[in-house]
Amino acid sequence: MSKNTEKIGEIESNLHQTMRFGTKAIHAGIEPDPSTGAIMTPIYQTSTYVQSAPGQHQGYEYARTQNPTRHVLEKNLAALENGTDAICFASGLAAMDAVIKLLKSGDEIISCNDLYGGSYRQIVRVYEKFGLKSKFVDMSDMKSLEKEITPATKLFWIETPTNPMLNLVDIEQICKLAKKHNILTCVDNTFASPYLQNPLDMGADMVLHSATKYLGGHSDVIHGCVVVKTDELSKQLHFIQNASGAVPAPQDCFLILRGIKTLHLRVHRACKNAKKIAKFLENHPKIDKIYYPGLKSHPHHELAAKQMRKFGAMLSFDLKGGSVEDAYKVLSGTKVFALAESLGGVESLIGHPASMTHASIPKAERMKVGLTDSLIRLSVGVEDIEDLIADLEQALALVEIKEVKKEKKQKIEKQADTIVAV
Ligand code: P1T
Repeated sequence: MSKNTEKIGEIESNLHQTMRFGTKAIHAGIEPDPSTGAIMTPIYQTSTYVQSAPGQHQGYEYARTQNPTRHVLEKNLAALENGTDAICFASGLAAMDAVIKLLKSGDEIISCNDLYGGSYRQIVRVYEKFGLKSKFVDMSDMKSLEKEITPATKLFWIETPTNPMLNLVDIEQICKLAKKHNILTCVDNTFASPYLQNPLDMGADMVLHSATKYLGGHSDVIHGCVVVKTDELSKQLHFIQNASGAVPAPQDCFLILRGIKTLHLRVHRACKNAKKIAKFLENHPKIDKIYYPGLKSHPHHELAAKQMRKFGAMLSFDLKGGSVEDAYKVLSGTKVFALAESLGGVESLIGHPASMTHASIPKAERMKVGLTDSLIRLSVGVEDIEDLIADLEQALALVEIKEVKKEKKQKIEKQADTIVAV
């Protein structure tokens, strides 16, 4: 790197530190295209770059290793999470895969016991056979967490808020504990988005996003990233990015860059809608339990108020009676909320974690954290709140709350168990 480039990098990084979030989302790391003045970052749809002589190039050799569209996105993401760098991948799980590859056989990961089913599946079903050990524990209890640490423990995998039970982990406390034992920390910040929470500021080493969700925001792309605090982690993860090769396509990087420009507006509105829906459900006679950190009744409400700027737009609930049949009626009965996997898009989604996003977690494990077969999850979008509430109201009117007979409940649960995990 020339002295001049280093200087420009330093000025840019100082500028990003003084920008507020909305300005960073739109401008950080983004310059008009130098060859045409195009204000939007071009999609550099190329696999390679011409060299004038061997090794004589303009910083780009081969598109698995470097791509200008991806490079701009990485600078923008680093600024949003107050990191030194970001490393982009083809999906959230590909980003996680790269983080786990920082470890070696015999090392141990301690993770929260309530997390996205695909993350659990990767740790257990992909990496255990390579000799990585894992434990899934309640990360809100620091004392018992510290007892689980062994000399082999090398990574804390932290999801907060968790998917789908909306539990919180105290990032500052857990990162202090990790530092004491020389353990790396990676916080999956997908449910919050960088608009609501910046784990690197609270001591984390890495932040992961399934950019498929709030960062993209329009349900049209699969993408993932890791944002890091140190140059050393940046170097190691860029090495894995290139050596393992799970890179995102330039068109997908463009879509994430475009999505980020309205991240603050979308998440702001979605949080407002979610709060109103949570209040509506809390007072609804057919609802048994509601999980939303914005409600005072939520066990981690105060922690949420401390470490998040707003309470998010994800919530889960259980109907009175806990019948899977009733849950299915609501899941199939909404007209504005679409029944689908995923979250964080402008459109509201309704989902059934037990058979959809969390089917790869054994039922006994799910039940320990309250993830019942009748739990319903909402990803609240940015539509008009009156329409969202009216939709839930009419779907809830389809169920008549009663205790279902035991054999019938088992039959329905068996049916839910046969659905293939994503
Ligand atoms: O789908 P992908 O981009 O690979 O991201 C995986 C992922 C990682 N972390 C969290 C917290 C997630 O929620 C996800 C994906 N989740 C869903 C598809 C879902 O509907 O919950």
